[in-house]
Amino acid sequence: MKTKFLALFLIVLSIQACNSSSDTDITETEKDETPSDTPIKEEEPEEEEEPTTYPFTKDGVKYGEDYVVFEPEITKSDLGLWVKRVPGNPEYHEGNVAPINNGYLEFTGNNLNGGSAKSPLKYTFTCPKTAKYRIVMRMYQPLNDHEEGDKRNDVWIKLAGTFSSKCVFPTEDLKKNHKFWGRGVRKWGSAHKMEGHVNGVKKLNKAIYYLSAGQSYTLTISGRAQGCSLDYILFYNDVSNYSIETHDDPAVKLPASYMPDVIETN
Ligand SMILES: [Ca+2]
Repeated sequence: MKTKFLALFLIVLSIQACNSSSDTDITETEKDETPSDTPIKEEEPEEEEEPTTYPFTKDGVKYGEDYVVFEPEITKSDLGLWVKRVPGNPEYHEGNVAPINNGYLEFTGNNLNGGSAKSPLKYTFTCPKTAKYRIVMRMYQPLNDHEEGDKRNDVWIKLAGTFSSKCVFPTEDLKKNHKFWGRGVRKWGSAHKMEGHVNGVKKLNKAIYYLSAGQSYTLTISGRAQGCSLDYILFYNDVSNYSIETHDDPAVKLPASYMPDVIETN
């Protein structure tokens, strides 16, 4: 028994000796004893550079698994004849669903019927998933009294990159400026169809692009009809339940996630 007590006494002595060592030693011992509680911090920078869960916003473009959406005013291009409308401007139109991020661009060149392509705005994005994408824009026509519903309702568009057409228009036509139009008669509606000629016949149809994952694409929007106003621009996988027809407001008809993120302002 004496031997056991002596052994126990020595163990207690050695534990006390450990506990009375420096703070640094205690900290190191605590870390060693709880390795599973400590996350591996070295991985954090990689997560910031390449988000792996959708949606996320990078360089002003919001990416979902089936869509890409962005604000027209977030561009490296000179706005030129495009003017940003914000609350407080006499021209500002709020509507049933206020413009996302309290702002939109209005084209102030040409006339209410149209004109040549002016003040091109460029937007570059990377395709999130190989699929068919339809382009629509949330659009408003600031019509004066007695002006017809088919005025102030169009822009020019073209897309650069490696893709093929999935609509009536040939691929090469989608790469050149064409009129893109719709209806938002004194309310928020949509620009939703392209105008072109196929074999000499005028066509008014959806613009649908087959894009490849990881590829970079640049959309160019130029001013056409004076007053045409854009809240946001969306490319989305054109599945059957998500149709946009004439006069439809994408902010009402499509899932809320298909809108740009609200940008924090100070
Ligand atoms: Ca907006």
